[in-house]
Amino acid sequence: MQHIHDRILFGVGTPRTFRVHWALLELALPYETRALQTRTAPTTGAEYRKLNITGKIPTLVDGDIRVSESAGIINYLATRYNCTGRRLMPADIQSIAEYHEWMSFISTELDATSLYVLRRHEGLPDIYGRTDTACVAARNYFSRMISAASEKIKDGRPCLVGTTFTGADIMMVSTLDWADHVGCDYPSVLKAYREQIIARTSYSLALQANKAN
Ligand SMILES: N[C@@H](CCC(=O)N[C@@H](CS)C(=O)NCC(=O)O)C(=O)O
Repeated sequence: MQHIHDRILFGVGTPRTFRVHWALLELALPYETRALQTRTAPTTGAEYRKLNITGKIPTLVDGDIRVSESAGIINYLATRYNCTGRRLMPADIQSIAEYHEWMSFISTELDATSLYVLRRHEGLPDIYGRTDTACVAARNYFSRMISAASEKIKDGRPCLVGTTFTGADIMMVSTLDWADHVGCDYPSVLKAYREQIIARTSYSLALQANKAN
């Protein structure tokens, strides 16, 4: 039996850290939080870099396992804690394929090449440089990709992979929240989808758990 102190989540205050708080809460896994904030001294220090060489948050330590990258952590948790009543990955192979497709799509097309471009070049120009052309392109690209996503769920399904809530919904809703924050609009079918997902108790608990102060 694992002790709570064996499961530690490093990171608060960003959409990526929020995802992992939410996943842990969905699975009802007890954990401790180290309230590291992005680009602060603890994350750039040698001790934290032993856990995550990039100096980025989030990182999860789960007993002997150390894992970073928000989608990677969710996939790890979904794989390891997959036999209780609570699960983050579907069971049948067709749904598993769809799950992985969404996880990759959200991480790369919506996060890394769209919203994170805005974060760097609008939000952190002193570090990454100000490039208005790249930001306009990133907004347009987000719009194109999120419209494609909305086409896939316009059949009215409650969750990305059919009727079962999964880690892909954590990735999508955290990304839509981030999009709201930076003023990237998205189709109404996704607004309706988001509204019913955020009614989950664990979403509200994760908002609290992810607070920087
Ligand atoms: N792909 C990573 C991104 C992690 C990331 O960039 N985290 C930001 C906060 S949201 C960070 O720690 N940035 C510090 C830096 O850029 O040095 C993930 O999804 O976890």
